[in-house]
Formats: sequence, C-alpha cells, structure tokens
Amino acid sequence: MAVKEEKKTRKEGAYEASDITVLEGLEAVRRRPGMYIGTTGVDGLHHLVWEIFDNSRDEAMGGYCDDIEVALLPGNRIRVADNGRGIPVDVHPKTKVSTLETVMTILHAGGKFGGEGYKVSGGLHGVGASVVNALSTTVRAEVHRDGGQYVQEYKDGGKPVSKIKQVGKSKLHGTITTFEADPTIFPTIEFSFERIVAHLRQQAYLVKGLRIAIMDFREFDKVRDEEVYYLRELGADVPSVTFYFEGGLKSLVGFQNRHLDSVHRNVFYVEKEVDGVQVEIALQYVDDITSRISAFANNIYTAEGGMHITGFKTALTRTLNNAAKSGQGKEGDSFTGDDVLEGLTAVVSVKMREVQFEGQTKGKLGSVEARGATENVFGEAFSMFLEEHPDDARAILGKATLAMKARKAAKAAKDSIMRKGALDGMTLPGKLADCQTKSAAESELFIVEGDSAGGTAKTGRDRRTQAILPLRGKILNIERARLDKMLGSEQITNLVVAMGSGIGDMFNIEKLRYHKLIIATDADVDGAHIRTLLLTLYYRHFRAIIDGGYLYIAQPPLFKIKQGKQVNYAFSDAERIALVGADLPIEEEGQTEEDPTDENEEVTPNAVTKRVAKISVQRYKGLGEMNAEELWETTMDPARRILKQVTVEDAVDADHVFDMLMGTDVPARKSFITSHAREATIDI
Ligand code: 0RA
Repeated sequence: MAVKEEKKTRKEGAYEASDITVLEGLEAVRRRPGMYIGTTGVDGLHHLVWEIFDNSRDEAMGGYCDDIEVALLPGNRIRVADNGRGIPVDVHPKTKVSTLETVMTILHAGGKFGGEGYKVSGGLHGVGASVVNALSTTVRAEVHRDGGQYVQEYKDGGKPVSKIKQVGKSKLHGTITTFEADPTIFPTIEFSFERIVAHLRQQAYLVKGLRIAIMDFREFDKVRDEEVYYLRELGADVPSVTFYFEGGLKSLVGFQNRHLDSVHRNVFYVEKEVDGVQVEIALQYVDDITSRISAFANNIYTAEGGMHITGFKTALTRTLNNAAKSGQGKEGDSFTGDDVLEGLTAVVSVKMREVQFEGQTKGKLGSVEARGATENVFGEAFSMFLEEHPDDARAILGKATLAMKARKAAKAAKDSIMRKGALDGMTLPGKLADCQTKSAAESELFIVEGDSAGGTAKTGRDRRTQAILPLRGKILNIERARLDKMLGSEQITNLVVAMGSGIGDMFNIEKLRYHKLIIATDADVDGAHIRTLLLTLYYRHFRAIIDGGYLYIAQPPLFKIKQGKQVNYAFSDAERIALVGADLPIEEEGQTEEDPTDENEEVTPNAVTKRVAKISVQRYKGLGEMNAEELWETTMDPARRILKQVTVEDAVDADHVFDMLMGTDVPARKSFITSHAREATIDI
C-alpha cells in the first residue's frame, strides 16, 4: 500500500533536510503574507478560500470532478470538498513524502507536481494549498481514492501533526480540505457567506456543468469532521446556495441582462481552442447605451482588460462593418469601435497554459497569443452567427447604426458649441456671476440649483474668488445621458462654456477656468437627482476633471439650532441629536421661529430655579431657505465650510450606479435616488 511504501523509501536524515526547507518556505509566507495573498485584510482572508477552491475547480476543468462543496463551519473554519480523483497519496519521488504532504507543505508545489492534472493555473492565484497551510492554525486534508480514506493534519502554520494515515476504506474519490485561518496573521478571521457566494457564482458560470454548493453551518453544531463527506446529505436546515450552469457564459450573459430589454433574441456563444488558447465568448445587445464587458483569463477576472479584449474588440468592429457592407446597410460610413460597443453585454474568457498579468493591480492580460486567438475564434464564429441568424443580425446592425448616428449628432452639437465659443470670443453665459481674479488656481465655481439660491449665493460670496452659475433644475431632468441630448440643453452648454475647458476632442484641462467646481444642490430628492446628472456629465465627458481633483460637492447644513443668540448648525441627523438630543421637535418650513428672547422656567439638577433660553431646531430643505450670511458661513466660506471631493474610486461600481440612474429601469432608479438622497458622502 502507498502509505507503507513511503516508510521504506525514506532514508534517515533525508526527511529532516527536506523538512527544514519546507519550514523555511512556509515561514517565508508567514513573514510576508501580502506577497502571496495580497493583503491580510478581509480580501486576503477570503483569498484562502479561493486558493483551496481553485484547486478543486482545476480538477473540474480537467474533466475529473463535477461537484464542489464549500462549507462555513463553526469556529471560523472552511471546508472545501470535491469529487475529483483525490490528491495522490503515494510517495513523491522528489520529496520522498506523500504527494499530499508535498502539495500541502511545499511552496509552489501545485502544478509542477500535478503534471497533466493541472493544465491551467494563474499568476498569484495558483500558489495553492501550501500558502493556506502556512497561514492557518490547523488544516486537515482528507483524500478518498484507490478504495481508501486517508487523512493528514497540520498545525501552527503548516507543520504536519503526523504522517499521512489511512483511516478506513472508501468507495468514494475526492479531496476534502478544512482549514482555520491564523488569527495572529489575520486581524479578522470571520468569513462572509455573501462574499463567498458572489465569488463562487461567477466561478460557476465560468465552468459549465460544475455544481457548486455553498453552505453556512456556523450556527449548526452537529458537524463532525470525520463522519461526513458531503454535509448536504445531512439534510441540515442551514443557509445554502447551489450553482449549476449548463450554459456557462451564455447563462451569465442572460443573468446580466435579466432586467434589460434585449435587442435580439439569441445569445451568441462560441467555445473553441486555437494555438493552445481556449476561447469562450458569449454576448447579447440590449436597449441601452453603456457596455458591460467582463473578461477572464484562466478564470481570473481581468478588470483592466488586456490582449483578449483587444482581440475581441478588433474582431467585433470588423465583423459588424463587413456585415453592414455586404447586407442592406450601404450607408457609406463605417462603425467605430465605440459604435459597436453601445448596449453590448459580453463575457470573454480565455484559458491557456502560461498566463501573464500586467498593470497596476495585475488585472490586465499581457499574453500576446491571446489576442490573435480571440480575434480569430470570435471573428469567424460571430460572422457565421450573423449569417445564420438574419433577424438578430438586422437588429444588431440597427443598434450600431443608431449609435453611429448619435455619435455624429453629438459631434455636430459639440462643434457648434466650440464654434459658438470661438466666434463669440468665449462669451460667458449671462447667468454666470463671474469672479474677479483671473487665476484659475484661486477661482471657484459654485454650480447652484435654482435662481433663488443662485441669487443668495451671489450676495453671500467672496466675489474676488467665487463665481456662481445657477442651473434650473427641471431642464436638467434628462432621462438618458446622451451627449447630444445633454448638449442640446442650454443649462449644460452654459456650464461647459463657463468652465472654459472645451469638450470632446477639444477638451483641454489647461483651459479650465476654475480649479474648484463645486456642486451645490438641495438636500432633497430633486437635489440628489440633479447632482447625479451632473456627476454623470463629468464622469462620461470630463473624466479628467474628476481625476484632477477639481470637482467637489458642497455640504450645506441640514439644521439650524438656535439657543438665545447662539447659533449652531448640524450637518446630519446624528449631529443634530448630539447637539440637542433626539426628542426636541424640528420646525418645518413655514413654522414661525421662536423669539430668541422667549425664555422658560426650567429646573436645574441642583433645584435652583434659573431662566434658560429655549432651543429651536429648524430644518433646511434647500439652499434658498438660507439667507446670504448663513449660506456664506456654513457652505461657502473656505475657512468654515465642508467640501467633499469627488473621486472615481471604482470605475466599475461607478458605471453601475450611473447605469442604474440613467438606464431604462425607472423603478430601480427611483428607489436608488430616494434611498441615497440623504447620504452626504458621494464617493462614486
Ligand atoms: C494531481 C494529480 C491528481 C490529482 C490532483 C492533482 C488533484 C489535486 C486536487 C486538489 C484539490 N482537489 C484535487 N483533486 C485532484 C491525480 C492523478 C491521478 O490520479 O492519476
């Protein structure tokens, strides 16, 4: 038997020597965990789960496994079970210990020792089980294969508790790994069920036909390691999710488009391998203007795109242009890359033996061979799809033609602004109350909601450095943020001309006339809507202004609190409660203010009767309710005001938010705006 052989072949001393290098390897991981798992925060903690899961998933991709179970156990332990071949338990010729122990304790063991078993592994993510072992207090590996059930345990960062042992017979095959993260390495070792579900859902789409179950046993104390193989067979009533997608990426595209109106009926799908690169792509157009392309290399999400995306886009533009020329669309002009991206939902996944990641966050595929392979596989299959599905082809070409027309209209509108600006010698809009200084670094532009607040701001400002541009709210209420429509609005052209930076190809950040652009809207639903529309405008057409840190949001107070002659402002409910307590009634608009000299009898704790000024709390619904002096001291005075700088933290998230607000899903938009209207922080 395999386990016995191990004893025979091991020479005296050899074990100790290899043991030392093993410990050195794992010790290196413990010393610099960030090098292996990125962070020791919540991200890194979950990375441990992905590492163990990835091994099982790779076994599934090899066609040896179709079922993986991830269980959250009591005591912050995670168990991953698969029905693959089981990690080999016989003696490994190089290390002279079992392959299981080799995989679990030697850094970078993974693929090299697995041979053909591991076709695909990716950069940082392939570092494997030994890293998890190094960063855990306890690990238990159980293997079922060749009729036996084998177990080996490790503790304190990967030290084997004993040699591998056969503990019984088994008709099953597979690997079960249970680990407990080391709390001296991870500040928190509590896993998130939701996070694990979200990640594994994505993985399930990427490996079609693989069943992935996630179950949360943390509140269930009857779990025993040694008795249960598939915990779900217990029939325990615990939170659980199972994913299984026969359609793979095709299902993912369907899922992403579930709330959108598709432009054509059939989802395009291709899966093919050329030159050692396996390419899988699914796509469908929807009635929308943004594009949602997600890309993966060896099942790793490539947020920054890379070679596969380049190849995909090249083939997409070319194929649709060819189809338009050969078919009905003889309209002369061809589609640009952007035209064919409007309304596109696509998932591009490539798998290859050796994969190179680049970019700031290693989220960009650098392997050049992926470009040609993706371009060829996709180009050929997509043009065939268009031929075989004439209805879909017509709808897709119609969609791209619409985008092309919109682009031309937008360009015409843009040119006309530029011409107007140039001809009039950049005549500033009449609505603008400009500042006196010509130094952009000193200048601030307050973009104010409504003429009445605009008037107050004009009176209250420091006219040397502060300019005011009032916008009329209703005009901005455009359903869709198309550039041509936006620029059709006089409100927006006023803003663009006032900023002085130009737009589109003519944009020049050097010409920006103010280094602080401050959006000042009311703290109500309309205000939130206008602010979002403005943020959309900047996000889509003036990204450099956000990136340059020139865009801000004013923070006017929500409450004025008066006690006698003393006035305080509260910028949130929490602040108000901290100042006056939760019980004091708030005076709404129209209620008369208390006379500050009106004083009441109150009894102080030491029972001495004293006259104390009554406190009044007034809610500000809009900027217009403040007088010029109040607006200056709370919102405009650089020495006292609070400004939030707008940053683009996460382009993907931002796109989602704008999508939600600008897209066709009106109920979703409404509820989003209402629920976020009172949030002071805008870190989109
Ligand atoms: C290499 C070879 C073989 C199996 C595996 C790796 C394997 C590794 C893991 C990790 C988690 N689950 C796994 N399942 C399988 C088997 C080679 C053979 O039996 O011929």
